[in-house]
Amino acid sequence: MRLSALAAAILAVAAVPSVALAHPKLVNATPAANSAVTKPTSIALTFSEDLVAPLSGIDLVMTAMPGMADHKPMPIKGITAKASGKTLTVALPRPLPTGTYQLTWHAVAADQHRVEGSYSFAVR
Ligand SMILES: [Cu+2]
Repeated sequence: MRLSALAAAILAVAAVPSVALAHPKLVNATPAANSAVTKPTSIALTFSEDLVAPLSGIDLVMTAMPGMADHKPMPIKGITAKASGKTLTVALPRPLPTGTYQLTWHAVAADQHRVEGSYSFAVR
């Protein structure tokens, strides 16, 4: 490739609007990070970018519950996140019991890069 062609190719890549390649950022969450909620029956995470549905999801782990001193991390099984547009929604099969939870999300937008994040919340 001649240098001018290479330069043109680099400029073409640089000219792609950066928003098209932006990584998804978590902009809103229910339950919110570090919040305490009552009997949640669903979880909703909204991101800054449209999500690729099959590649985006969450893991939820119960990290503590009242009256149990040595609570091992307990994955909440049977939950499936559905991505639609910028929002990832999880319908919980039953309200979460009282305790604290660690939610770890992974999100993939148009550039196919997996981005992860995590936060905790409590159920009263
Ligand atoms: Cu990326």
